[in-house]
Amino acid sequence: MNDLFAPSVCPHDCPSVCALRLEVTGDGKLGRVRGGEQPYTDGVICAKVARYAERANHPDRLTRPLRRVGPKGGGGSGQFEPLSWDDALDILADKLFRATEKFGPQTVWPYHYAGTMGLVQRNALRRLGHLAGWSRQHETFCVALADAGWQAGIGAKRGVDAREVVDSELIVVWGGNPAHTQINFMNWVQKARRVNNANKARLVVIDPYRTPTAGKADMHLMPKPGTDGALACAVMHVLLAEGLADRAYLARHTDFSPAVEAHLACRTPQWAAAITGLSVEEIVAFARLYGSTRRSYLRVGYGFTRQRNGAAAMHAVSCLPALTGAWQERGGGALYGQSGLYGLDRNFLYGLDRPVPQARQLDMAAIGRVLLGEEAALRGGPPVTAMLIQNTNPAMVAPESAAVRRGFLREDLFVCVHEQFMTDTARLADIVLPATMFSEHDDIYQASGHTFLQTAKAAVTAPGECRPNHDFIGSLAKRLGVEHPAFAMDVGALIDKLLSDSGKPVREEWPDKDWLDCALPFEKAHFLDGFGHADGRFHFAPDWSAVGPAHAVMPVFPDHLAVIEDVSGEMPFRLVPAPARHFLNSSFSETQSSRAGQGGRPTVLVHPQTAAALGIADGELVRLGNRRGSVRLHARLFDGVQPTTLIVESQWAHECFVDGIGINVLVGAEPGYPNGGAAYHDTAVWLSQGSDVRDQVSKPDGGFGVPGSTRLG
Ligand SMILES: Nc1nc2c(c(=O)[nH]1)N[C@H]1C(S)=C(S)[C@@H](COP(=O)(O)OP(=O)(O)OC[C@H]3O[C@@H](n4cnc5c(=O)[nH]c(N)nc54)[C@H](O)[C@@H]3O)O[C@H]1N2
Ligand SMILES: Nc1nc2c(c(=O)[nH]1)N[C@H]1C(S)=C(S)[C@@H](COP(=O)(O)OP(=O)(O)OC[C@H]3O[C@@H](n4cnc5c(=O)[nH]c(N)nc54)[C@H](O)[C@@H]3O)O[C@H]1N2
Ligand code: SF4
Ligand SMILES: [Mo]
Repeated sequence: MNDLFAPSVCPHDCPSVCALRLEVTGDGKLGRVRGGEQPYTDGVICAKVARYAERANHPDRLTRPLRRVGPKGGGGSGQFEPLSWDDALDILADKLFRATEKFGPQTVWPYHYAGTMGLVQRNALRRLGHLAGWSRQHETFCVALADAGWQAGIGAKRGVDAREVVDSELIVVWGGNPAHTQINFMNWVQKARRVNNANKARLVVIDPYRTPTAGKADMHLMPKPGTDGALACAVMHVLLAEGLADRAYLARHTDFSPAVEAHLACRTPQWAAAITGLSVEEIVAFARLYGSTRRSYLRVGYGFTRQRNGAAAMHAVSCLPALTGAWQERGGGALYGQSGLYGLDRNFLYGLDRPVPQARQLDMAAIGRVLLGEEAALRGGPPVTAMLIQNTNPAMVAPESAAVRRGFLREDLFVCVHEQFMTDTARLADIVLPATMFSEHDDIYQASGHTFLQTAKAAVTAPGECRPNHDFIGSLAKRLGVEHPAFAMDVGALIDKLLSDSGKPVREEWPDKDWLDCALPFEKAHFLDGFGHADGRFHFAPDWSAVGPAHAVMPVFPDHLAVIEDVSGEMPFRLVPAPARHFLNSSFSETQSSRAGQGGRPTVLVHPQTAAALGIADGELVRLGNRRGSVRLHARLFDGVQPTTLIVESQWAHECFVDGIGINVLVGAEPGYPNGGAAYHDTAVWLSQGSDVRDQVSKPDGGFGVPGSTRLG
């Protein structure tokens, strides 16, 4: 049966990077989508991608280049009119020339993220930007905080193969929600927990709310957001106090010292209970379970690092398997991400195989501040007066959305967005260009959740005039006179060059046609031949100065760093705008079935005790706010959360909120420590009834969008 389905790879920004099988319908369109046979995917994919036909064949897909003819951000049906690709490219090239003439090349800010994870399609714009001397971006949406913390202790971004969990006795999912965000990991957990598995692994989940992942756990710890460093330290305190640390391993493979031990002796469960809101008994019970199980696998999520102290928390958590020596065991150790495993030489792909102009690096999470001309955000350079946006929807997903919108509305700013849909960002653009989907172009993918390199070929023809990123950027480079051999190469040739530059076999030599397993041997994968630092040891006392510029505040030893947003009398709640099962960041927010799957409207989960105190009933309209603005949405009473924590599963388009203003209005863009990073889940807010008219500052001009207004024809 699968032979009738074309092999492919899911392009989305998800650790699973699933192998797919695509059905092509009689009329040449995308039909059903199934999981592929690649061993990690093992036939399992998430529901939203199984329904991909709804997204690929959506009536609202962009199929023609458009130019803005109405006022900026105005909405309304006459906002855009079609034009040819040639005319669109002419306008774009002309605008970029003029902007550069006036302010120099750094006035152009190419802005891109991981809408497709395909290495070729994703990096075409990066290459053009490098060669043209445009401003660069500090990539702070997702991994800056987590990477910093992992790097500090371990020194290499890789870990134990997730398939090893079938040999684990204990699986700890710390600050992630794989039931939503990487369903394949749950498939492997399921295998590990099967009754007929001799180990029958237990599952512990550490998450501020009872997620579907936590709902499946044998033990769920529900700390206050931003307090994981304290929890990890108290666990280490118990392990040391109760003789559960592996002293021989510590001496051989780490920098553990009497000073670290003395420090942890003060980090008692009582101390951590006061910070985390957990009970001493819960902390001790978890520590004993973790410390008494040799084969413990720690699956570290991103969620708990989206805090201003997220890197410190990640470092503290990453100390656990070093303390127990779990790294030595099959099914033991930890995994945060595997991207450091592949060793791909991307210099050619990035246009960095030759000298390129130096350029400032702008913080992508601070796009609002950059566009509003804040001096610190501009890093001493010229204003940004031209943007080219691909693979991301910053008007919806970046922090401080009110500032982002105000910035985009600047009359002297030219914006071109290459997209599949009329997103919140595209609505604010001057030129909107139609992009292909993964099923319509070729590419190569690596993964953070597994060890396979995978390639995929187009299986269906793109609708209308959609073009792949690589093609569009190639034509633009030509018009701009920017030269590099990659622009004229086809995707297949680029993939082969990437592989051969990296010392990997080219595709014809792969033992399996569509994938190459890059898994490392046991010794190396478990860091038994040394961690990533020069001394080969795990670092309990990291050199934070090597990790990021704002290192002065970082703790000397694993610790709780008290820099999270203040939950004061005025803003007594901590908001976690966590990922939703049926959306993939901002993608799928356009499909009816995903919206319906999320309950049809944005919802805030409120503890019944909190609701009672504020006179809020189930299903009632409420307002969440802080100094950045406020949003209105409906409440759902939910007891799987501490009374001071609020959860809004995101991300919905702004238009889905009652006032046309979405959740990221409330999130701050101040960088996390020590190397930046957006602290999405580190947001202090007040909560009141929907009739509360306090604070309207987030509505500078009537919100983001009129529902459905930009649909053409
Ligand atoms: N409230 C809240 N906000 C968050 C987060 C959160 O947890 N809560 N998480 C943050 C994180 S971790 C991330 S990574 C960001 C991600 O946020 P985004 O970068 O916006 O998310 P995506 O949905 O991955 O992709 C964005 C766009 O890429 C487009 N796209 C896909 N493939 C292609 C292609 O081949 N070509 C072109 N031109 N476009 C394509 C899609 O249509 C989509 O509109 O959001 C961040 N924002
Ligand atoms: N369905 C779906 N899948 C996705 C995405 C999506 O939006 N939807 N996004 C994709 C992207 S870009 C990424 S980066 C990954 C992210 O995948 P994850 O690693 O799962 O990370 P997060 O998305 O940030 O958050 C997951 C969990 O972290 C919890 N959390 C928040 N703050 C804290 C804290 O302080 N401590 C602890 N212990 N837990 C905390 C949240 O409650 C949430 O349940 O998922 C990817 N996959
Ligand atoms: S979104 Fe993630 S889980 Fe779903 S198919 Fe894609 S890679 Fe797999
Ligand atoms: Mo992400």
